[in-house]
Amino acid sequence: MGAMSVRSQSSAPSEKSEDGGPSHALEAVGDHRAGFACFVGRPNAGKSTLTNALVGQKVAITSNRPQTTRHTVRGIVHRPDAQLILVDTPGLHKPRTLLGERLNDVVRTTWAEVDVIGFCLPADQKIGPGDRFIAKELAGIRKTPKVAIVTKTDLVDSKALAEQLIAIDQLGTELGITWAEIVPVSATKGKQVDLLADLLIPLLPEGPALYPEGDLTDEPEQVMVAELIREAALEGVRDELPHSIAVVVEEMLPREDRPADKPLLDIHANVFIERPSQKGIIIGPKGKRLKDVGMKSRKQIEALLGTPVFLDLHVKVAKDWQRDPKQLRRLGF
Ligand SMILES: Nc1nc2c(ncn2[C@@H]2O[C@H](COP(=O)(O)OP(=O)(O)OP(=O)(O)O)[C@@H](O)[C@H]2O)c(=O)[nH]1
Ligand SMILES: [Mg+2]
Repeated sequence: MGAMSVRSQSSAPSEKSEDGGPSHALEAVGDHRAGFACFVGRPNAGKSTLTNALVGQKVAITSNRPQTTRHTVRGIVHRPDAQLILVDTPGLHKPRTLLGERLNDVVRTTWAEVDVIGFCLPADQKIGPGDRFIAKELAGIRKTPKVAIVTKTDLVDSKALAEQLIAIDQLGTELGITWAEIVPVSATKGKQVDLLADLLIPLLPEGPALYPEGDLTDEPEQVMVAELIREAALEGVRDELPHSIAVVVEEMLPREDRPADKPLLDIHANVFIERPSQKGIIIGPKGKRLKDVGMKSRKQIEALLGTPVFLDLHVKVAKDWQRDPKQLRRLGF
């Protein structure tokens, strides 16, 4: 199973333009633009949901639990005149564990490398110390254009939105940040999502496409599968448990002795938690919760891979993995 798994249905590499000529990918570069825009912001700000909305397909998992995203996820938007590569990042937060520190490091490395920074601030929450902390750091990155993105606009009325836009403008003035744009969007309602892409693209450098036409992400399949399982496992768990869950796909193998028209993919995955006491919650009474997680994620995995799947989930304890460098390494951090 390789990377570059998720491709758009609409475009194939051999696609021809309407007049029968070669597709735009084969034409001279002209003023084609290509580059990277990262989304940063507090946990739960809506970065991953926005990434998915722009890409038009789920490349990053989302949840209403903070710190859902734990690695950078690239999502690719293809336009005739541009390739916009979005880099979704973990929410920047006050770290309480080694994992938290690692996640923050990932964010800082990312924003130092991209062509544009998109700073996500939810419309339904007043600018708080967490946002201010991030904005201060962004102010120190002088050369990269910064776009302020007001997310979740569907949750507020126009008056509250106007106030938020003014507050963000003032925050910029106060910290010496010149916002290239301030854009309100609703990812769940698809409002102004295309406009955001239109505004990000002119901020990218000129150059040819960086990814093959039609690729929507470069996430390895194994990682996407693990993430879909984690997303399902996050649903309905509370308090510290969301942070404690990690998922690793150990093996993905086509079942042998299956007829060609009835393939089955065996997937073995481990759901890690931090303490033995958490095991019961994840598994649920008579194993019901784990079964639900398996069923829910299996459907999504089958849709992603386009093949029937047998999903074998095991719950294991990796004691205090969020604070243990050795365990973190094992879990891919
Ligand atoms: N109403 C509404 N809810 C949204 C919107 N965008 C995101 N959400 C919700 O906000 C919650 C957090 O969304 P995510 O996209 O996972 O947030 P994130 O910024 O990626 O969070 P981390 O990965 O934890 O940093 C989820 O419950 C989303 O459904 C939106 O445009 N409108
Ligand atoms: Mg996220």
